[in-house]
Amino acid sequence: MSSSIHFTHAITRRPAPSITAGLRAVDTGTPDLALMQAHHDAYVATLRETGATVVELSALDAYPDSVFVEDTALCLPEGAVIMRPGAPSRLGEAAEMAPHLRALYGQVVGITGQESFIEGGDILVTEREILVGRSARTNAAGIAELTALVAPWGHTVREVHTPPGVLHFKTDCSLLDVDTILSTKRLSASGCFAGYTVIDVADGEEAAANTIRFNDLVLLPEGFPRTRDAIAAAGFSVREIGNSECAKLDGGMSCLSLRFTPRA
Ligand code: CIR
Repeated sequence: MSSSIHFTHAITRRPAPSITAGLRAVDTGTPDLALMQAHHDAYVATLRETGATVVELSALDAYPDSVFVEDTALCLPEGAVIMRPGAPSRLGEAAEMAPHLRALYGQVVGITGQESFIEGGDILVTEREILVGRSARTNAAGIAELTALVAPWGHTVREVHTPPGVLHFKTDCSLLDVDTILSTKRLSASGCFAGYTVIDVADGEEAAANTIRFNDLVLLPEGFPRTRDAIAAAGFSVREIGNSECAKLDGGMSCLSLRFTPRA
């Protein structure tokens, strides 16, 4: 089994009524909580359909962006690393996640430097390395601390750059299998995926780049037919999930879960 695409567990958090105050680069309208919850239910059901155990945490109204649990931790087979989100309103979300990971993992460590910032959305774990994109949320100190924490577990970190104006590195890319990455052209043009097979998202469908490969399925946001067809033509089983409300807050498929197989 490949630990970068096969998982026994996921953690999600239900969206809170305060989601209307969630961070966004551009205001494209107020997210509808009921519709977001319906999309979230479909997302969780799809993860469960693959046989995984999904822990659904209750909503945290004090943190408007807390549905986007991916940013709070990096989960590796050997242990979990609690992040230090670069958005001040999200810093407290990481401490809220820690006890849930301690319940499942033997080793839980954390980014602690007061000048270190790093969010899970900037981290792409492949079978051979951990790619971390520097961004407005992730800085050099955060990447250096992560590099030191995961080295004893045998992982190497490679720093890459997030395209200007893009929230997170993984806003623009996802792992489809151990050698294949789905990417926007603006990111793959940087050359950071040399040695991997790259499938570019269709022009105008850049928001389709944030997908997840979870066991046998690729979860793709609904509404990107040319990218869907390209992924399906490459032999993947694609499942489309409604994402209109999370998209208003710059969120996609990866942001909504932590995916992992804890080592006993
Ligand atoms: C934020 O700006 O932090 C949230 N509105 C969206 C976070 C999306 N997370 C992710 O891509 N991992």
